Amino acid sequence: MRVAIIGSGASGIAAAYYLKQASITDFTLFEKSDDLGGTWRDNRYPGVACDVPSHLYRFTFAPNAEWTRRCSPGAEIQGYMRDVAKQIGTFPKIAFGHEVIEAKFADGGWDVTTSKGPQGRFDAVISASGALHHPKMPDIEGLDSFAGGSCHSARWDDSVDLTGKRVGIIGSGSTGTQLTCALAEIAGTLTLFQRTAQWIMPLPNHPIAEEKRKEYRDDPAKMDGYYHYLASRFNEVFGDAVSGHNPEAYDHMVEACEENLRASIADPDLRAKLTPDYKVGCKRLVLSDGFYAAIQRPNATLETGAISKIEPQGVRMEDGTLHELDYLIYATGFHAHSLCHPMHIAGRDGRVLADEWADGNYAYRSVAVPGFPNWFMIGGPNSPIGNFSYLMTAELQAKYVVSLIEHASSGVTVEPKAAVTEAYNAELREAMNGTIWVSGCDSWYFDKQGRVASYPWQFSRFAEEMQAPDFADFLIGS
Ligand code: NA7
Repeated sequence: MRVAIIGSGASGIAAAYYLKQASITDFTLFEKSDDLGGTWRDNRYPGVACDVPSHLYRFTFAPNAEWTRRCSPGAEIQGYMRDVAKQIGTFPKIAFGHEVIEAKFADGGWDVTTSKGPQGRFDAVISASGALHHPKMPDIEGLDSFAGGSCHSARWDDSVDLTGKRVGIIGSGSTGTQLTCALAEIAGTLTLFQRTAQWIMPLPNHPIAEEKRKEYRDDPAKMDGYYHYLASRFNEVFGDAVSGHNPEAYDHMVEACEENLRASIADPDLRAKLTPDYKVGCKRLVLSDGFYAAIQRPNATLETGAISKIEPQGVRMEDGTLHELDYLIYATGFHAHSLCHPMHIAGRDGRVLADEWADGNYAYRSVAVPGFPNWFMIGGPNSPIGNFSYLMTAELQAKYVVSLIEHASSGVTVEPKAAVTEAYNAELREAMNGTIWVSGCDSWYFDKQGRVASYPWQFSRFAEEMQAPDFADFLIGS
């Protein structure tokens, strides 16, 4: 089997690992950038960290005793991704600077073309190209007229020093709050432009002492025990609370968020501005221990008015106020539904993936699409996203996809049956109706058609679904 993997972020690394485990060693990871790490390569803004504890946000096959904080900074996670890729021998398999432009199915295989030209035929392709990948700029008049410096949070310019500067941040999601915590400490003034308030769950991010690291180094079983404890907290308590399967835990979550706001913000006007008008968990929960303190610093301002336009000097509000700024950061999120975009993926009988998904992305169990034999995805449509460890999701999908590829190694192609896929998606849409995500807020989970990108069931069901393929659900071709 000759396999192409698209992308060398967490999903691509998981795919490479499980292919090797299955003794499939003829594979190439095509990476458009000059480094691996995906999201952790792209997001280098001040304060970037994962809000899932590091001892959970790791591959099961690469435990790491060396995490320095409960939720480690982005650069440390990026270092971990590099170390893992080295440990499992993936580096030499990565073709850096190769952006996949096209993959075409013909005569039982996939012809892959990258920015550097045709790369030959592959028996199977695994797309591991990420969901939160294409930065979304706000649709505000005058963006280009700003005379100061500016960037999207995922396109950080490392040479910029914001010490003492008048800094503006548009967007108050997980990124905007992390930026606020980091920049309020160094900026001359910091203005956070908040369109919608966020519920914030306190998550103390304490350093992990050398003594503790040594304990984990010396006793890997203990570290593993901690991983499983965290997994049960996040998947069965936190995840089930949000997906409506653990009402008691949900009530605790609501209490924690409300108490956090009450206890942290004394000024009733500011508290009112920071109080969301939707249910806890409707948008992806922001986990932060520092945001409320940061926004109350004397140099910080929370602006909740409507933005009229961007002018050379700064941001003009609809009430006429001008916030004069030296630097403006767009923490405005990602085109989260542009999966596999802008690659041209042509399957069987002239089908084009972008056309198949014109009315919304869909897949069989997130990993495969009818009409696209031996084309698989990690992090595909309706993968469990939100406040989970994405690495768990990626590993489970990678193992499952590799089982399908092993099956295909006997010279056949596999693709999900259309009727089974339609039934799966009908059940999924039905289940989505009762979830917290559709309870009355807007979020990046919604696509243009109003469908939600997340996974409506418990994580335990997902793990069960990914245990082993049911080949009765697949067309086996020759
Ligand atoms: P998010 O969670 O999509 O947040 C984007 C933020 O930007 C959010 O506060 C938006 O307000 C705001 N936004 C977007 N467009 C505008 C305009 N035009 N004007 C004002 N404000 C705007 O992205 P993040 O990068 O914070 O986090 C993405 C995920 O990455 C996160 O959930 C983790 O999974 C990691 P809104 O709430 O839409 O009113």
